[in-house]
Formats: sequence, structure tokens, C-alpha cells
Amino acid sequence: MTRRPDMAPQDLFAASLLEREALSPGARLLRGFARDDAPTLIDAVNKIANSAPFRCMATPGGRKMSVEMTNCGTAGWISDKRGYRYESEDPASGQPWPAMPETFLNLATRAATAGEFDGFEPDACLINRYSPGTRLSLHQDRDEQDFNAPIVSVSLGLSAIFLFGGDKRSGRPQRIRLDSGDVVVWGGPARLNFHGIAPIAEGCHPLTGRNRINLTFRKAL
Ligand code: MD6
Ligand code: FE
Repeated sequence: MTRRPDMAPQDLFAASLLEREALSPGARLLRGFARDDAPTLIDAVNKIANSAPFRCMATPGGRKMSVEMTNCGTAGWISDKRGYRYESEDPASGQPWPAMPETFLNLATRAATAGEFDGFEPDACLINRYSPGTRLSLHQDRDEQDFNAPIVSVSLGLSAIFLFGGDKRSGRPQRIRLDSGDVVVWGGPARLNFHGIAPIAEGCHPLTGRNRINLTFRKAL
């Protein structure tokens, strides 16, 4: 957190709730930005999962990802033995992905603006569900057509350690704790940075039980 010796403790506390921490040029952590919306967001996730259930996708290499995923929006991110890509239909049902709820769109555009990316129009939201012990290995998000748009990532439920590297896979990534309601906005010079999630610690959260839910909003098409 930024050091602010000039501020009274109660103001420091208020500032810490809505801190805009720069992780690197183009990447900002908005602490607690989605905290008030979290219950509504989780209700919406549960509705989406009723029509497009969470599933472990296969990697192109033939392994199963440990993180469970689903999507909403006009495009959904999928992985199978043919590779990574966006599809307008859920391959499990052949139906279009559930529409992006208004609450999702509203939060994502406000967060992008707070992270200094105006005019963000996400058409895809990948929803990740982690249980204790699951992880997401270092990767780049590069299946989108336009790297000018940022990505907005919302953490809900159990906390996680976010691994945040540079534009090469090598090198030791930063480790950043993400709690429920924290939002990361990144784009510009950080858009292709490597990142991942360390194995989730055992725990139970009032909103999500033994799960961490992550929403990543993208402009895919
Ligand atoms: C997660 N997030 O937080 C995984 N990708 O569960 C991501 O893979 C991610 O947080 C691009 C931008 C922000 C992210
Ligand atoms: Fe990612």
C-alpha cells in the first residue's frame, strides 16, 4: 500500500478499501472495488451455472484443467484437444452462452474506467471456480482479437495468491494476495503479461463456501 504519513488512521482505512495499487505499468489492483456487489454477483453466477454448468475443460495436450469453468456473454472461452478459442455456443449444450447480466457489465465498465481504460465493452466473461488445492499455471491471455482492450478480473469468495510476471515465462513472478471483492484491471503494456493462481488454501467463505470464484471480462471479438 502507498505510504501516507499525512493521513489520519480512519482516512487511511477508507483509502485502503479503495486503493488503486499499480502492479506494473498498465496493471492496477482496485482493492475492494466489488465488495458491495459481491452477493449480487454470486447470485448471478449461480443462475448462469444452472444453464451452463461449471466443467473441467481438457487442455490441447489431453490433460484436464483442475479449475472448473463456464462463461456468459456473446463469446465464451473454451479449451479442448483442438486448442484454445472463443465460441458463441456452449459445446456441452449446443446453446448460446447465457447473456451477460447487467450487473456484470456495469461493474466491469466502472472498474475499467477506475483503472484508466475508458470505453471498455466486454463481450465475454470467463467464470473460474477453484476449490482448495486447485491452481492455474502461468499463462498469457492471447486468444482475444484485439489486445487494445483491457481485461477486468474480479475475485469472489476464498482468497488467492495471484502470480504476476512479465512478458516472458521466465523470471520470478510477483505474488499478490487477492481477497473477495478485489478487482484487477490490466491492459496496455501489461496486456500480455504472464500470470497464474497459486494452489488455493483450505478455507470456507460465507458467500461461496469452499470455493473461489473469478470473473474475467474480455473483449474477445
Ligand atoms: C484468476 N485470472 O484470477 C485467473 N487473466 O482466477 C486470470 O487468468 C486473469 O486475473 C487475465 C487478466 C486477469 C486475470
Ligand atoms: Fe488469464
